[in-house]
Amino acid sequence: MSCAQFVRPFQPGLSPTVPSTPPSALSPLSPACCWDVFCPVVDNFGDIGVCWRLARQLAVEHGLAVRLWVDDLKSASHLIPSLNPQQTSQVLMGVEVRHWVEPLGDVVPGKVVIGAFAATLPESFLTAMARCVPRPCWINLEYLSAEDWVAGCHGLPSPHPRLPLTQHFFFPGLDRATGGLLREADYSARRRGFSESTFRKSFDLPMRAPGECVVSLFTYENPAIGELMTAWSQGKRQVLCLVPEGRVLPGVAAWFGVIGLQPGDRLRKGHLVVKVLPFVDQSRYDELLWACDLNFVRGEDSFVRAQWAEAPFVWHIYPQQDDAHLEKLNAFMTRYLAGVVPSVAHAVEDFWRAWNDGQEVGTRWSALEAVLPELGSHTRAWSMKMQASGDLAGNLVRFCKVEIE
Ligand code: TRH
Repeated sequence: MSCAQFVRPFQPGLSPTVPSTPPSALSPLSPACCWDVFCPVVDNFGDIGVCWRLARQLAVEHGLAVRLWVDDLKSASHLIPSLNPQQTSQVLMGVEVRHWVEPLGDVVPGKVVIGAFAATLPESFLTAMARCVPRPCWINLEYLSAEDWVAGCHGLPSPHPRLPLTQHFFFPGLDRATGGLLREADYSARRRGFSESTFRKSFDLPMRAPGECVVSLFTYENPAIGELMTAWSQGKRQVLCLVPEGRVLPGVAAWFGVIGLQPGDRLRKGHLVVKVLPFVDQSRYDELLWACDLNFVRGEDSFVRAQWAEAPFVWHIYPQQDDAHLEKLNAFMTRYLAGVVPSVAHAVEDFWRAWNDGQEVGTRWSALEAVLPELGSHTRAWSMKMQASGDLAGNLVRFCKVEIE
């Protein structure tokens, strides 16, 4: 995909309604002194995962008043345990979480408006934005991609066809020419304070067995799950597989010949021990990643968290039509494995491709297992390199300050 194709003309709402009175004819508005973040929950948890993380950083680290508008509070409450899906407005960890239902009513837009993942903002809100003096800084926060064209599109303006508004594309990314990746200021301190034994005790896990390989498994359904678990159960050393409740659980249960696995369940076959964990909050999920030697992750946010955790990881990318996701997968592997010893790079590429294809994973496990030590030191170096691009929330605040001033 090239930038030209990408800078899509503004996409008005499904039923663009020309306001009866042009905004210029209405009395001007002073923008509210907050940041508005609009989060459409498409499916799974990544949309709200990214927006909740960003909103908290803007509030806690940058002292901003943040209104997080979420269309699906029920899904959000799975990821934000303290959120009450029945409440249309509530303040959590310094963020005002609002239920995004339309009509939105008379809301004065904040001085910065972020539409996550090309969100279509309510028409009334756009009209109010056009009445603001000065106009809000309007950001389209895009999905993360490692593809080369992203750097050329990052920060580009896209004027609204009808209203005196311009939105700017803001791309997460893997280098300084992009918006960087979300990473909290206290992440390293939290990591230093982490105790594996305390973590294992909290989930009723025995101390680590000698030579044990601890794996976390957060992934989409995968036809290859059975052959992977067979390889683990028949392997030379014990594998402890920690599976948070989610979409892969039925496949795990089927391999053991059981149904209805629950958090707390523990099963063993050969050298494989599986422990089912509850879906925990985002900071506990970081701890799960820190407790493991290998992390299977998916989508966008857990994929980034695995890079910060600095252990080897396997990425199950969010599947897209006409295999568009494979381009993204290859683009990331090209960057991530640049300069890595060929034998290590091939073992990773072969396994990642097999895992995303859902086949021939069993035969490729031993080659990946053999390079885990080298891959661990490479992933630590990779994490340092990613940190050099600055964190996304800080980069966004700097970008908007320039646009606002
Ligand atoms: O849930 P996902 O598959 O979300 C996906 C991706 O975001 C993808 O880019 C998007 O197009 C699609 O949704 C619509 O994977 P992701 O991005 O890793 O988000 C999962 C979130 O859940 C992440 O913030 C980590 C969090 N999590 C917890 O908080 N606790 C847990 O126990 C687990 C397993 C995950």
